[in-house]
Amino acid sequence: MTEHAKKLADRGAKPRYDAPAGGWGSMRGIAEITEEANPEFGVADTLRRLNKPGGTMCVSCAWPKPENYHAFEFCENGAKATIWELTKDRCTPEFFESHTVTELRDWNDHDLEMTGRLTEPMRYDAGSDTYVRASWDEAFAAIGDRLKALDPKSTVFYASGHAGLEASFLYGLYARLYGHNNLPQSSNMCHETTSVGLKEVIGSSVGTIIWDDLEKADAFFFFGQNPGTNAPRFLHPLAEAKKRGAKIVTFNPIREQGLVSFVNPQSPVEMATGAETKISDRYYQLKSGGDVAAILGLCKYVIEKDDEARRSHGTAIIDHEFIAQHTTGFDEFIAFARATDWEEIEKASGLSESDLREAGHIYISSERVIGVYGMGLTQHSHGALNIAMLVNLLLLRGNIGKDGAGCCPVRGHSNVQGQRTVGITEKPSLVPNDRLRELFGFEPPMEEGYVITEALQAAMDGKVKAIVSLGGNLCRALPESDRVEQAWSDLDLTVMISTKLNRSHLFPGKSAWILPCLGRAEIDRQATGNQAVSVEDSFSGINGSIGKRTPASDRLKSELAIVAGLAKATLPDNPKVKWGEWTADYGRVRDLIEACYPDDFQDYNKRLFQPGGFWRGNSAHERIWETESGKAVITTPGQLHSRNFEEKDGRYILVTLRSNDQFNTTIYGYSDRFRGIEGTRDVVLMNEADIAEAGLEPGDTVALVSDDDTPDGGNRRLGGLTLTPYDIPRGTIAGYYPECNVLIALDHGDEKSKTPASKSIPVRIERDGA
Ligand SMILES: Nc1nc2c(c(=O)[nH]1)N[C@H]1C(S)=C(S)[C@@H](COP(=O)(O)OP(=O)(O)OC[C@H]3O[C@@H](n4cnc5c(=O)[nH]c(N)nc54)[C@H](O)[C@@H]3O)O[C@H]1N2
Ligand SMILES: Nc1nc2c(c(=O)[nH]1)N[C@H]1C(S)=C(S)[C@@H](COP(=O)(O)OP(=O)(O)OC[C@H]3O[C@@H](n4cnc5c(=O)[nH]c(N)nc54)[C@H](O)[C@@H]3O)O[C@H]1N2
Ligand SMILES: [Mo]
Repeated sequence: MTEHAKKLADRGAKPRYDAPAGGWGSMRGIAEITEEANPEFGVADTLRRLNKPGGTMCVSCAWPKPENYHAFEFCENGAKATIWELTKDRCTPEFFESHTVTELRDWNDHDLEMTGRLTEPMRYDAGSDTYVRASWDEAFAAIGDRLKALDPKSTVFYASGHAGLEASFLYGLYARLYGHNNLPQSSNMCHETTSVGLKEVIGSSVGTIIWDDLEKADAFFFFGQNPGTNAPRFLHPLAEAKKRGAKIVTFNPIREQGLVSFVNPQSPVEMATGAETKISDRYYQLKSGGDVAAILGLCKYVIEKDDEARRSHGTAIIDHEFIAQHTTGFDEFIAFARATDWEEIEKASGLSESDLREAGHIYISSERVIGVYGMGLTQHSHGALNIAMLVNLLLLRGNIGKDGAGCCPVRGHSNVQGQRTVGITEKPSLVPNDRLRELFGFEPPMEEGYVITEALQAAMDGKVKAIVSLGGNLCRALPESDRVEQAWSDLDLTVMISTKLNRSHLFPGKSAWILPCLGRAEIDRQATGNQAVSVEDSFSGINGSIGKRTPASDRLKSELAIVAGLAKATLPDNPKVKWGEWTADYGRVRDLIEACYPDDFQDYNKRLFQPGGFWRGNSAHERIWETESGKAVITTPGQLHSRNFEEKDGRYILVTLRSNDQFNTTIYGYSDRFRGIEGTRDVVLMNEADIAEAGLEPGDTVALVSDDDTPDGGNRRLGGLTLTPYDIPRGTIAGYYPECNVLIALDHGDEKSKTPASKSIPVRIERDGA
């Protein structure tokens, strides 16, 4: 029995955490990590330079780097990611020699991570079932030969959102010169719903706000984004907004501590006095998938109040001029909102009419509103509808394209948005093909490529034979992880460009390679000197980043050098394609990016270190709607929730969560401080009344079983979980990602973008016999 289960059995108490986010807790957090991660000397210096002009851009999330930065422009979790990358521990050829791959499959994610930084290229040797040391030349030549023998369309080049713009641009170019658009990315599991859904309604595939808007907003409406853990630097502008009187309203099934209260760890006064800033004025714990109804309720209130104002000849509540000039779909939508009664809205959202009226009142009392969202909206079967509903709410009062207002999807990996900007996309329609033709003298492939779930399905069907992975850990990140593992080891070729060992390395294809790369904080020395890279943040700001640390091993190569090395070994010579010269000077690659995307990257090299980054611009921010109709679209929903299944007795909606001690599939430790869950990740969080009704007890060991209607649904099962009473709405339960991924069907995703619906998985719960 774990300590966690014992505590539950002894006291029957609900885990919780009452201290504010930030504060001494975050300082202790950093101190504890520093001890466990065993960092190199001088890591404090790297942290001080993090996210500042001329410094290193954090490898953790994509939160913007403000022009007026703080003395310490990093957060607990950014520090964690940085310190962890700069560990002294090394995963060496000797380590691989003494552990077979089969043996390592019994290690968990945390223990694999703890082996430290990879140091040399490694080749899988099936005879000994181990990875063995290889030279770079051998690796490039062997991989190039394999790829030359394969049909390009049967290969996939995946990118996790880490690599900088320069390496990413070359990776996309490499794929197209070779002959495919199979360039799926981590956003296929994340904000692809935004890329597709937001684009459809406002013509922009990324958020519309800029830093100044944060300082001018009168209210922030948060839907399913957890800044305390996933973008902690966001808490600073939020706390400042609160101090000037702005309101924050949150919709989330779980009370996330970062959205409850915050003590600025950089303020000596706040730290000494413990003076915390209350973040959310109102916190509504709706059921998972209930946002469509909740937002409809808010809109219904806005419409009602506008009707009242019209009757009494008062000031209109809806911005009718904006609606007439800039939108389509208004009449149909308001007719639908009027016709839907509050009872239906209450049932589908799990919130009361009076709660929604109260939130609606804050919305209409605020002149400038920012709508913030994250995975709580995107990872649903109708995730694009969630986003369209949030856009409806904003459009009713002209809250897009005006100062202090807009739509703010908070992106994940530090350069996930930027990789899409420079051509990591499976859609040829998003690629500047004419320029590629002109600049490099070839005919770019026009066939649409795979998104990541399709790529793995194609691998299962034997159509995909090779996967090159620029960062990432797909065997853990994807749904149906057990089937993905099998498909991975059936491939002809697996190439993983990585910093650390992870589970995906343990399912080697017939020819399998681990190519270790530099981290962003490390010196990237090439023939013309030390190189900078650049990344794009959630607000479309581009920032240069320079590494200053001595590399973890002198046998590492930069991501760009690895991409160029692979490309050179795969492709025939082309006088216009100069892998060697580009590797020697990344400035040349930035020139190519500027030539391909002149509007976005004007004077790229000159502006690389502009404080706060240079802004790529955004059409919707200027109220230019690059949609089919040329207008912003107000969407009438076809249903009141975002799931593809109905609720029924014994079926629960499972939400998969990140703890405060992980970065995606990288598990740093077992402390989810903000949720009061310590020492284990094998838990199910459940409402006490639901536990009682199911005839279970807190502390019971249970299993979750998929309850979707597919023929093999019932085969997906995860046992050994401690049943944990928690403050969560009835019918919604929660567990951790990536452990719960075995429960999700590979095609259980957003209908438009195919983003896995990781926030609404239909499951049953059973006592675990084991
Ligand atoms: N420290 C750290 N930072 C990270 C990451 C990390 O793993 N660790 N990951 C990075 C990446 S790649 C990403 S994409 C982002 C992810 O950051 P977020 O977008 O914050 O993602 P999650 O934590 O998965 O989920 C967000 C919230 O959605 C809520 N939620 C679940 N279902 C619903 C629903 O139906 N409606 C509503 N309104 N809310 C719901 C959950 O309770 C949770 O609080 O963070 C990035 N930053
Ligand atoms: N159930 C469920 N599943 C989810 C989610 C969820 O909320 N619930 N979230 C989804 C989301 S939002 C995302 S983005 C995906 C994440 O999916 P991925 O991006 O595939 O996974 P990561 O865990 O970010 O990748 C970690 C690995 O990247 C490598 N790495 C780290 N830094 C670098 C670097 O600088 N360069 C290179 N080349 N490699 C590096 C390390 O080897 C590390 O082991 O998971 C998705 N899966
Ligand atoms: Mo993500």
